[in-house]
Amino acid sequence: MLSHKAFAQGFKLLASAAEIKQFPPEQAGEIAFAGRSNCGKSSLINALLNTKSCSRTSQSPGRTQTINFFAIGRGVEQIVLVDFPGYGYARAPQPLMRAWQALVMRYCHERKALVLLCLLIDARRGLTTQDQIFVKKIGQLRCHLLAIITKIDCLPHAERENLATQIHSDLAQIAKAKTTSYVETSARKNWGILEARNALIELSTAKLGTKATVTNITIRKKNTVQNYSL
Ligand SMILES: Nc1nc2c(ncn2[C@@H]2O[C@H](COP(=O)(O)OP(=O)(O)OP(=O)(O)O)[C@@H](O)[C@H]2O)c(=O)[nH]1
Ligand SMILES: [Mg+2]
Repeated sequence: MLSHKAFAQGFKLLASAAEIKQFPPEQAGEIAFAGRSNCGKSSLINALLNTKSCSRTSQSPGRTQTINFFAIGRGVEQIVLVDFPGYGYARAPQPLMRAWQALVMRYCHERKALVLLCLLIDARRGLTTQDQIFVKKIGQLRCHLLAIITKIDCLPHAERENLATQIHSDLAQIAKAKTTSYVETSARKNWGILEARNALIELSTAKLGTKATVTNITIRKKNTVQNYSL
């Protein structure tokens, strides 16, 4: 079972996969990070691991071009963090974008090791049409869905609650996950990172459909972690 210790013990890059046959063997549970290009997936993974060097980040969208698998933790605590290429970058070559997204979809639909899917949402944009299309395409999930709002340092405090409420109601319409939770973060300011780790630990081991496990997430700061069932 994943624990806080695992986030502090370094990481090992298992694979950078451009096609399915390059996926590593399914030896441990996997937590995947999806979202628009430039929404902060790689930065958040770095912040979770308290490093700048795990996943490459960039000012320009389209930095992550393969599905990257990072193993953390030892023995039974091992878990794999999976960094997806982003979607919705209009200026990327479309055949390339389509190939990345086909790979991401096959991962989401077929990967049995997937224990938690995190959907990262840039606070400045909210849940975009592309996010909604992505969630609809995924369809029925066999694992929990965690919405992680990123870059909250860019959003005035007064607007945060509205954003979270909006995301909640939009996701409730379309997400076919048994439970959905959200957490607010800023990788740049290190806000909400502890709460995000808590949510990953809770939800990666929570049984589907059991409401109690979801309400177990520690609410450390008002409005930082919220839970709801769909
Ligand atoms: N202000 C602010 N900027 C951030 C934050 N997190 C990431 N960024 C910036 O957003 C840009 C994109 O970050 P990445 O982590 O590369 O985004 P990504 O989702 O991995 O992008 P792709 O790999 O292209 O899909 C970089 O310039 C980061 O410095 C944050 O919490 N606050
Ligand atoms: Mg990236």
